[in-house]
Amino acid sequence: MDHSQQAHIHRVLIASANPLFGKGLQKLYGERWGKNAVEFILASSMGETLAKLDSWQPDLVIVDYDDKTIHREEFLSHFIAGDRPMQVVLVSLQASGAVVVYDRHTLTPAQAENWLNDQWQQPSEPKSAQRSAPMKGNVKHLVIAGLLVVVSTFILYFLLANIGLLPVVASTQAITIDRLFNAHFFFIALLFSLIMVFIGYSLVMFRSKRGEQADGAYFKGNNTLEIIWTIIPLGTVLAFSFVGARNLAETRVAEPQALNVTVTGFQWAWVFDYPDYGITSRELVLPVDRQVLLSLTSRDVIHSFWVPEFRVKQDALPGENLVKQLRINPNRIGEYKLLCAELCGGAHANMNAVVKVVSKADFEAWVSKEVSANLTDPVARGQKWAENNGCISCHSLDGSKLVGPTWKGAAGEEVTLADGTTVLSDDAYLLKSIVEPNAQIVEGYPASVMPGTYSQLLTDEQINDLIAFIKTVK
Ligand code: HEC
Ligand SMILES: [Cu+2]
Repeated sequence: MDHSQQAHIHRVLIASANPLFGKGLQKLYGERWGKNAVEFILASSMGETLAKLDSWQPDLVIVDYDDKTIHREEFLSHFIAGDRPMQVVLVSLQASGAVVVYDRHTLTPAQAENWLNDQWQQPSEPKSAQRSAPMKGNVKHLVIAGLLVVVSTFILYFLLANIGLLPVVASTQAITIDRLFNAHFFFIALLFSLIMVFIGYSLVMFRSKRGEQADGAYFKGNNTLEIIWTIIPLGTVLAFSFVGARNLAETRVAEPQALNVTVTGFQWAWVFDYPDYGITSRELVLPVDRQVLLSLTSRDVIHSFWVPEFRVKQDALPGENLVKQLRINPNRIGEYKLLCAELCGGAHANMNAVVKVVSKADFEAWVSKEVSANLTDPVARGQKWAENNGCISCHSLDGSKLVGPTWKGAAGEEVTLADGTTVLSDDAYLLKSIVEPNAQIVEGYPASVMPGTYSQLLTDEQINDLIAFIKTVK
């Protein structure tokens, strides 16, 4: 009983100097045949292996094919000499992943030769056919996939460049920036194609056939490939940062005859001062083909000056010492839109202004009109202050309800306040509402929304002008 049971147990001798090799195989065998069906002995040197071969009489010998300490000739002579039925399996865990089986009884001289000469082929197959076929196949796949990458790159680049991702070019800075954008588009197209074409091609060409169960070949790694795919992106990023830095410098080249404009952002509007002419405007009017030097600041939170057609962008920061500069050379006559590119509160999305690029003659005409309108009439001045200080982004002139009450008919009426009392809207009330907006809150409107800073921002004369203007809105 005991004896017959014993006969079913396979004896496996594992020869490898690397203990992990034997442990891994034992685990595999255990999972496959059950722990008790196989008995193992690990031999870590040639001497040990030969001794165990004689004394223990294994059914199967598994040799680590990559282990150079196993002396093949000696092993082979020993292996042939024995008389027990015995198989030798040579297992390699290296990239080629070969498993070669030699059977002592059928071992031919040619196979013995192979074994000695470190040949990796299945003993029955001629070696030349085996080696060159997959190589040729790989080259063919690489060429086809490479061509597909090229085609896909150009199609994608053509699409990216032609679906109008970039707005019209209206400044010389935009030309520089677009050059970089186009280089990016090209690389986006190339990298996308490189990845997607290889994935797609492999999915189609190397999918498993119907009914196929086997695992794919085992790969431990490919150093060449890893070096290539580290160096190419690294080089690309470094090249782009170099080109980017140079382009940035190019967009900032200063010209001596630049027009000075101070840009002030506040919740939620822009105002432009032309210190050389004493003009304050709600529109940014610029002469074509002359550099403008913008000095940007903010009265409250951070805003950001951005005209997409000019491409360049700059934050406007609160604080007198934080004036930021931006140079633009408008080169295309037209009307554009200034956006605030920094989320700055409730009406951020409406924080726009008209930007007009006009001919030199038109610019001069505009300047002289603005200068002569520098105004003798308090009501006209008041209207200008109301526009330039953002009042009319919260107060309508036509009766519609914005953030604050409309100015239409606001003066001279009874106003109901939040505490239920009423008050006559006379000059004193209007003055108090402007310099101390939280003192009396109009019913139905939020407190602390109207800025409390106008008493410092505006002169007494300007406030009087504003009151004069409000009284005319009927
Ligand atoms: C951010 C929005 C906002 C801005 C900008 C703003 N206001 Fe107001 N204003 C309000 C709100 C809200 C009220 C109503 C609550 C209150 O009485 O404080 C109000 C109330 C007033 C009132 C009282 C109106 C009435 O019908 O009784 C006056 C006058 C006024 N604002 C003038 C101005 C002037 C002048 C400016 C510009 C220099 C200005 N406001 C800018 C939001 C604003
Ligand atoms: Cu803003």
